[in-house]
Amino acid sequence: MSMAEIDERIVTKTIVERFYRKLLDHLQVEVAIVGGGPAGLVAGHSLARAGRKVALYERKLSVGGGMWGGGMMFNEIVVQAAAVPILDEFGVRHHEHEPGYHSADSVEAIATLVSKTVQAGVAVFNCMSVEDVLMRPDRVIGVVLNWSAVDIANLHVDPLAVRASFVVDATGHATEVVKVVHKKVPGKLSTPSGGIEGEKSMWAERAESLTLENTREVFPGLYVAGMSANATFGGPRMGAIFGGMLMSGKRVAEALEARLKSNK
Ligand code: 48F
Repeated sequence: MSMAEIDERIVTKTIVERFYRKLLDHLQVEVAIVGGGPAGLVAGHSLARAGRKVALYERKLSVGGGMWGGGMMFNEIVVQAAAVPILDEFGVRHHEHEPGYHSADSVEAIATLVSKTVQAGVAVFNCMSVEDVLMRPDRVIGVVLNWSAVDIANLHVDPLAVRASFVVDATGHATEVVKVVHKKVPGKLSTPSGGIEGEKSMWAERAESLTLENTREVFPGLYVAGMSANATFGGPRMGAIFGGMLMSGKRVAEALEARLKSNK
């Protein structure tokens, strides 16, 4: 049936009702991912494909984190051979520029990761910031959310909360969730010092392998992935090579899938 005239009230009602359904459907999730950069997106995609209920929160209007800008706004990324299967899985085109150094258009890469992740079933909430966690004596059990605009406008508005079996800090260099847990949740992080070790200067080779080693549970109920893993455990940064971010997303998804299966 064709519409006689577009009714703005129905446009409004549709958006409000559809959004609230999405929000209400995700008050309890298996995995809450904080940060929509490459690591968080790949993690969400893998978990959703495995049938898990996943929500991803991104502070900014656009999901994608630091991948859009390639290196210094030259919008190409480099990915080492080990991570090429992940580009292939998503259908991102790539080109071997020098032996072992594959490049992809950064806009195509991130747009494709975002699109496939949403289509896999991850509920993406952009413009929302995780400002705290839900805690119980033994673990983190969810995230505390607010509109990013509240923070930007410095308004005094109380947040809302979502329960999650597991939380992933994929906030990149900022390690925002780990910071809040370290500061406000009693107990120690599973780092050598019990605190945040802090990111070290650039060393691509070492950073890429350490990113994978550091992708793990840092506090009961809280995992770190991507650059956040290195910054938490004291690894170096890697610059505009993105294979480690993609592989870290896969690794955290595998670890979480094992935990969710074992129900512990
Ligand atoms: O920074 P980001 O892309 O993290 P990543 O997936 O990848 C790192 C690379 O981009 C690059 C690198 C290696 O190549 O070093 O930096 O580890 O994405 C992190 C996202 O988290 C969002 C932030 O806006 C960004 O899009 N974010 C940060 N804090 C919060 C947040 C928060 N508290 N709540 C919601 N989103």
